[in-house]
Amino acid sequence: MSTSDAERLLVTAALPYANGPIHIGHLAGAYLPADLFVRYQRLKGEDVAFICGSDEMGVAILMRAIREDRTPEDIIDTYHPQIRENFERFGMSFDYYGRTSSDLHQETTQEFFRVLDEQEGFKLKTEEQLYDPEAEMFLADRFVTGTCPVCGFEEAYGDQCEQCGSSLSPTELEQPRSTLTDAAPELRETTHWYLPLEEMQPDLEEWIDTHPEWKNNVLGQIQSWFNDGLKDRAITRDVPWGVPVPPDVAERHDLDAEGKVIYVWFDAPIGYISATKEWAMQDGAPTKWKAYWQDEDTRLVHFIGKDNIVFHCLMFPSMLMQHGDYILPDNVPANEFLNLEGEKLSTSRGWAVWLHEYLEDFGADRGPDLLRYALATTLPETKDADFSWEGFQNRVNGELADVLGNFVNRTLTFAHRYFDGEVPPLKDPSDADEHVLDALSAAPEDIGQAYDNYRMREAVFETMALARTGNKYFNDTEPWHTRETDPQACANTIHLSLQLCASLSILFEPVIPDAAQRLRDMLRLADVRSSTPADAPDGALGWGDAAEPILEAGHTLGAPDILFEKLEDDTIEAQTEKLRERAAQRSDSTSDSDMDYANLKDNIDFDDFTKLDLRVGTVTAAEPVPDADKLLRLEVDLGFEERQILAGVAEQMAPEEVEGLQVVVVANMAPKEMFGLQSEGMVLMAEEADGTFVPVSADAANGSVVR
Ligand code: B3M
Ligand code: ZN
Repeated sequence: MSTSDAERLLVTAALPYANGPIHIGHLAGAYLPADLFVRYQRLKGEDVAFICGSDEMGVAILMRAIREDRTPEDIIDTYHPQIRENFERFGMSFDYYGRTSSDLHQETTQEFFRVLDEQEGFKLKTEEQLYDPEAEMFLADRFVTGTCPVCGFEEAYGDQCEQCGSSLSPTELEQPRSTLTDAAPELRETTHWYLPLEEMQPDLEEWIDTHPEWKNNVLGQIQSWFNDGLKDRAITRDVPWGVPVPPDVAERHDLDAEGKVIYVWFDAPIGYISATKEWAMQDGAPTKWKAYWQDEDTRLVHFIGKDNIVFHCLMFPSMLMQHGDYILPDNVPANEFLNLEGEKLSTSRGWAVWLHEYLEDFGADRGPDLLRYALATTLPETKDADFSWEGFQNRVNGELADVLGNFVNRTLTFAHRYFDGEVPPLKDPSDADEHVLDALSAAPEDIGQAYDNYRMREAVFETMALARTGNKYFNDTEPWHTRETDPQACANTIHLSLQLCASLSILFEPVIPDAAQRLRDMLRLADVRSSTPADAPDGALGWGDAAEPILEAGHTLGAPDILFEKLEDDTIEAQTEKLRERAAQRSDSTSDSDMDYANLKDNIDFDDFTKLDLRVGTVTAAEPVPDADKLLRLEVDLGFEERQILAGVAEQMAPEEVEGLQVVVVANMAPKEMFGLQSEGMVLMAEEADGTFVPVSADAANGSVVR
């Protein structure tokens, strides 16, 4: 369905965990793209509900509470208001920002669970699960870490390996350890509700097949899940925090609900539904949420980061399908990750730019637009992208100030100085004038298409391109000359430049809403539709009106003002300094403790060791693996044969760094298929505390045995 066919839009942005503040990685992943999209749709006059809220009922919250010796309530009551407020300052234009600890959410989740249970939409399974005898708790999700059975990553969580993205269950981990007590867990029997994803796979495949237009990075991930075969997923937990399993549902199966809660990835997406209900109630139309969730004429779009793809593209849709009353998402335009100054963002290493700190440093008035623009032009839409402070400064100074700001300023200043602050008339347009009129008439459609197709960066580039066109036109037509030689040509230049400014004040509204409003104030352009949930006056101008000249000849302009101040080098250096200092502090404070060293594993016998066949080899070729960000495909010469080995080093090392290295290989590792390729062995690497990989090598003939 394209937007124009849909009667209304329901847009969601991933519910952030209320266990820590928001950083630029979050903004670039889900929030800013969602906000750009929604503001554009509102300007177009679409009926949109933009829904978000805090994710508060999961193990992530409980873990933080335990670590800080606080209650989960205390954690969510700290972060929920903070996140909400900073989102608002940044300009997130949600129609409703809810929280999953609300009563209505608990009820909605329990009712959904009840309906699925009654429709036999679940399987019940009694299985042995990991139990921490010291903490007296079952170890679900992030309460357990261990070695990933797929890629060998040693810090995989009980529900997911963050290295290779595999979805896991705790018992699949090798060498599991409790993250609470570091105890080796025991196995204990317990019963849980499972979502029967295995049997739903054909239905899900059929549905995904109807969406060839989804982004490649999203379809690629889904396909690899399908290739591996979906596994049933437990959607209840034995942990002391979460939406309780309804007692009546447990009774249907002669079970006791005591101590059992619903898995966060079952309740959190339902949070979108409960927040929509709360929005409808607040609006005094309590039933209107239904049209947004249940009417086929609604287009549902989930904005998320790439780590949430499986939950939004497979798990939640399977829940919605099972339930039967709901529509399925029309698109899930997930973004890849944003790096910072060439390195992976890491909250624990202090390598992040926090929104609340940014707003303190750059001001909550002028700051947000600068960050919105810089991020919007750097969104990791098709692959990981990098944010740097120097890049930020270049965007602000070289584009916002030098292109847009300069164009607006010279146009308005000229109009005031030579046309008494009024819009001069346009007569007998020249070729150059016609060219501008053409650019104007094409812009809203072209930019809109990019937004409609989730190409936000392109939309923003094209918007800035219109300002560039304006500057070039101003230069080429030389109004400072024609003022004396051909006054009408001069009037035409200023007339059309002002029209471009007026249209830009609408077309830039999604990206830099504050500057767009200040520009409209300078132009005395009122009655433009709001890109926020605020009601628009009748007859207000919208997106499409930007295609035509908006200002009447003779219209009186307001006073020109500086749209964007340039950022000084000092300001930028202060930010990079702050970043470096904090990262250094973190690594100092952890290097004194034993935190830097991985725990020693249990002893093994000499026999265990001799099972390993370690060989010296030379990497003869290295290249990226399509769709697998972390893997490089290596060809390794072992002397007696050539091997293809997939190594999880792509984020730390470039192919050319790996090529030619002499390495030590686990040569009798059982072959494993990943991303459609066979991996025939493992290359040994030493991992330093900061995540740097150093290859283990031996200056010996290929094929030599290491023992
Ligand atoms: N809170 C995970 C995350 O913040 C999770 C998203 C829920 S969306 C329903 O990455
Ligand atoms: Zn893994």
